[in-house]
Amino acid sequence: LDIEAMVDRLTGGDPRTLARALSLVENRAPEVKELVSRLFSRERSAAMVGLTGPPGAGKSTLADTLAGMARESGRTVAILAIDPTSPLTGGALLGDRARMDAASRDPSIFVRSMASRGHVGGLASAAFEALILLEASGKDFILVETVGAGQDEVEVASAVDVTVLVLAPGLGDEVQAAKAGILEVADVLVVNKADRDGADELAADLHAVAGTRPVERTVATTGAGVDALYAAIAGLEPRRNRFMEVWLWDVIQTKVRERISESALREVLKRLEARELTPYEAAEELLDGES
Ligand SMILES: Nc1nc2c(ncn2[C@@H]2O[C@H](COP(=O)(O)OP(=O)(O)OP(=O)(O)O)[C@@H](O)[C@H]2O)c(=O)[nH]1
Ligand SMILES: [Mg+2]
Repeated sequence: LDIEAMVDRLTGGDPRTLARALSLVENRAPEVKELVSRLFSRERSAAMVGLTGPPGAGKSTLADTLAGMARESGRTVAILAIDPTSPLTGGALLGDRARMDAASRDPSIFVRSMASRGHVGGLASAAFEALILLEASGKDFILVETVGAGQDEVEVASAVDVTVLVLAPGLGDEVQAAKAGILEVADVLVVNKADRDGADELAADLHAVAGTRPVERTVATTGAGVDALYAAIAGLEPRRNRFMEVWLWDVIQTKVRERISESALREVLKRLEARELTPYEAAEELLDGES
């Protein structure tokens, strides 16, 4: 694999090279470190918007509509979906793309979903590596979709410039999002499926906790209210304040996991179960190697 040539083609905006590079990220290929290192010192040039929320809230549909608006204002656009489904099903990308009107009409909107299961840790690293690649390839408006389920997904969505929480009526106890910590970190709160029963109640619930943050009502399928959401997003000061911190911790955690062999872990767990060791002693032993 010729990294130098890949960097050249990628920074030249070649979509096939971008797709190949993202596959390397998804497969956790060792070349990714080198690739990211070559691109790392480039200046920040993209606005990165995180869309997070429960399954089926309308994140992909909204991302597509927002992408279309960004294109209309002359921006180069990518949608990255961190897909929590099995990498084996592989159908998510096609499914998403088929449902995405703007993206299917405009091939310059780069759409990619990346499987996140099957990796122990490393979800944030994979997401941030992908974002660095997308930015280096010239995308200047990048939407990242994550299901607001796991802590990792929430961390990713909250580490970019703007975090949008997408909720919808009828998905159960939406404000349960608050418990997962998403509600606090979101910059913009969205009641999508505003055409459905329960939208008023949900909006009222959100207004009660939003403080000064905007609460937008949207119908992603028709585009109603999405222009206001786009304006709210564009009006916010880019933040990305925790990007490096979240990434760094993810790398540290991955390194720690790599240093601990499965057999050493099993051995120490046995002694833990037998109460021969405390968890503090067990951790020291695992991290210090042979003691
Ligand atoms: N009635 C109505 N349906 C919507 C709206 N937005 C999205 N939908 C529909 O809701 C379903 C889920 O939308 P998606 O955009 O795939 O939702 P998502 O949040 O990306 O879902 P996951 O990626 O599975 O978590 C689709 O059938 C959409 O057509 C809306 O505003 N109103
Ligand atoms: Mg989706």
